[in-house]
Amino acid sequence: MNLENKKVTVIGLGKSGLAAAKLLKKMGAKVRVTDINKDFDLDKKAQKLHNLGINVELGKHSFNIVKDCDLLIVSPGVSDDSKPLIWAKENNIPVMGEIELGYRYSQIPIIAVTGTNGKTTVSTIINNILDKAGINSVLCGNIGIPLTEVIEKDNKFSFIILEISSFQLERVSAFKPFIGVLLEVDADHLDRHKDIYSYKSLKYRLFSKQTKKDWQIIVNPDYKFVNKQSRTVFIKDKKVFSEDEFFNNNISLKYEKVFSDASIDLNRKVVLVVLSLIIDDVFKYFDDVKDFSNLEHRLKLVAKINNVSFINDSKSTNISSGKWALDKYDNILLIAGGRNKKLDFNNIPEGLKNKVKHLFVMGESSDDIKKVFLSVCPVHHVNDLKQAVEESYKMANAGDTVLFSPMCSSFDMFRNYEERGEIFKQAVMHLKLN
Ligand code: UMA
Repeated sequence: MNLENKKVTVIGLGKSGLAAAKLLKKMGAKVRVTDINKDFDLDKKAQKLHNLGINVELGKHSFNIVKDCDLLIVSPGVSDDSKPLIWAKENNIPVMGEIELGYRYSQIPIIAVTGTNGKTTVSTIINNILDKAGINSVLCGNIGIPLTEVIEKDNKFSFIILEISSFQLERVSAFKPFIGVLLEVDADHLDRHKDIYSYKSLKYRLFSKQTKKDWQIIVNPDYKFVNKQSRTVFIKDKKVFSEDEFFNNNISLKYEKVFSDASIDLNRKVVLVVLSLIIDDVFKYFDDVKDFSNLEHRLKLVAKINNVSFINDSKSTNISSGKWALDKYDNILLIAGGRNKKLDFNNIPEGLKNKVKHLFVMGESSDDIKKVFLSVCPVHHVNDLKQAVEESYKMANAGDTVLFSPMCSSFDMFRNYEERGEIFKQAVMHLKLN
């Protein structure tokens, strides 16, 4: 793609917009950036871009910055009803997501991982093991490092491991991973996507441009969305199967025992499948794959205070991750709430709800969650995480678990789930020291 001297406008100056603008500048485009907000952080980023000769508009999106451009690059968090996207449509201006831009300027094979939950874990383990095996890879995407940032730095990697979200898949066109992985799909982001069908079809867009040289690895596939052209491995009912000769002759037989071991969870089987397509002796790394549990804000014990465990699961931003957490513990004092993504809390099974002794709700979704728990336990409204931690501790007995698994996005009260998790941890440590 040649964007030299082309007028390109970037929508949003978050991580993606900043990185995309720098890459575009490097590629010789005439770049402008516009962000609807204005604050100290954005001012700092805008200054950085000004120093590179890039014009930045903060606090509004004006029509002028869109109307005469050749291409619009859009940050993942910007939805189709944002004004610049409406103007682009009305004026036939091409639109591209940040991932698509990075892809067009890269020659490096991509291993892309999507799904409702587990994509950070799976992509992190793949990257860690490739690193151990001496293969030069980089981890980026939804995990927090934009693809365009990696491409702009021009490093020589053998593989890019890309965690990719439905928001990012919304605006890809030519994008095609060498290995695409789709983990289980459950309801999420229904405030952005029309319904679960649209959400799911976006997830399968990961494979749509693949050819017979590429691999699609799918957990519990929905056959109507599967790409018939690319090489396929399905993981279903804890079994791994493929019609591909290469996979069956070289891999399936060799790893049959592991693949049929019911004690290894589906996501770890996915990791083993991906790795076995790249490295010879995956068994050498088997324990690393099996025992990996090192992600911040995901089911992490923060402290035990008088035998009450405090678990930080701030990364739980939907109901299926909440169910996973509730399943893991007993005698739970649950702290939940935040911004609901039009998800239905009635989908939490009775058996899991019954494990909750007290519920503490906060944020915009407080009443939605309260409604479905009222019949099983006392529900308490709290204003913030400090109050939630203090109140739950007062009501806990030795052996209980205070579980912070919000099941909602954080954006009503925090900048992101990381900040939310840090504030929970601080509140627990404060309690411990006093
Ligand atoms: N903005 C506008 N106009 C609009 C809407 C937003 O200008 O109409 C501006 C905002 O004021 C803000 C900027 O756009 O300054 C934010 O853009 P962004 O939301 O795309 O944020 P980034 O910092 O670029 O982060 C994005 C992903 N964010 C989202 O998808 C919401 C990050 O995923 C990702 O890590 C990052 O790119 C790097 O690839 C976060 C996320 O919440 C972690 N993802 C969702 C999830 O995991 O559930 C999908």
